[in-house]
Amino acid sequence: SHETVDENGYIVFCPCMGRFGNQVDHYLGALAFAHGLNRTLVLPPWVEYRPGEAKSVQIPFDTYFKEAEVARYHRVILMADFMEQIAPQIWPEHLRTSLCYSHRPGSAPNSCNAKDGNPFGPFWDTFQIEFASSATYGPLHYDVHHTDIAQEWHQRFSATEWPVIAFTGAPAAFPVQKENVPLQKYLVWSDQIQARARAFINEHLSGGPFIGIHLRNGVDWARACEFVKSAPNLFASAQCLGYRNERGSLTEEMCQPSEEIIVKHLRRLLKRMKDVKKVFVASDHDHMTRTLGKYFQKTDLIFIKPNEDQPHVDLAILGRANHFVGNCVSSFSGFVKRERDTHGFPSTFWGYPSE
Ligand code: GFB
Repeated sequence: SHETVDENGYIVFCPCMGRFGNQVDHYLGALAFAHGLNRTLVLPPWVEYRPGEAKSVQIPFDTYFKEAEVARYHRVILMADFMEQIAPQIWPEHLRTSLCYSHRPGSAPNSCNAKDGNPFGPFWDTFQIEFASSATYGPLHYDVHHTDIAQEWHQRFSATEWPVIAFTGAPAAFPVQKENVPLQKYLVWSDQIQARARAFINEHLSGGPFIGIHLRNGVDWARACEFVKSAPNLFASAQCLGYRNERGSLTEEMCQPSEEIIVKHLRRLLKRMKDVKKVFVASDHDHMTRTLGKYFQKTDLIFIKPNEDQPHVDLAILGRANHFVGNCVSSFSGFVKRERDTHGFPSTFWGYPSE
């Protein structure tokens, strides 16, 4: 194919950290970075983990989101299209260099070892990419908002010498940099996800306003919450506490809300939202629908959980609720909060402000 090549070059990266919520944070940063450097962003697939499988699976970007909406912000191309149409023209195998901030320990000395371990190896293998060499870019960083760092990137990696810069991980901060939060509006669910969310709402949540809640309570989460005491800004907590903890400090209850906290929070909401008869519960582990139902026995409120484990459909449903209650520490909740903010829809968080 003779797809036109962007003379300003391309950015390729692996969303190799965390699961969906973490990856979205990185994605938003990578978008801003590509915009700042004026290179086309190659949209990598999402990295997913299947129970019992040793290797990550890669899901095309557009399974979940519309490429055309992202393109309204900046030039992008799906990774499969890039590999098929552009790479043969400008990225021959002997010029495939992986970039890392500093060398990573692994099978080769002085190397990014970009394919060492999971998900790294399986990610690049999805497109049969082998790296011929490595290069480090430290101390360059990704904050294109406050500095002239883009200039420094151009000097060190000019588009003529480096038509493609391929990052071992994401060229972005976690949690998402404050300035990049509004980029969420360019992530619009694919028709497929929207249709599933709409179908579920029509079948189970229609006939009045509904509240959507996220209960993040699997065993991995309990372990993560042990860091609350030592980390005042754990994971996504800036979304409610502010990036400098200007709106408070993190508590155990915000990370792992007790039954009492959850019930109190809902009771308070229901006082204001008298027409609400349904609460949609999304969770990675325990939806607590029966437990919560007991507290509201005397009312006609019902708790509804999804029939299948479909995180993206859960997110799309939570995005459309009349009110959302999320977990401040979770980047999965963070996705919903950002999306709702772009529409001006209200959200609150468990245990915050302290109750
Ligand atoms: O999205 P995520 O990065 O958010 O990872 P956190 C949590 C994953 O758990 C999601 C599943 O991508 C889903 O696969 N999950 C969580 C859910 N909540 C729900 C839900 O309501 N419905 C469904 N169907 N699935 C970070 C992780 O999680 O937590 C890190 O990315 C690490 O790897 C850390 O484990 C402790 O920010 O909540």
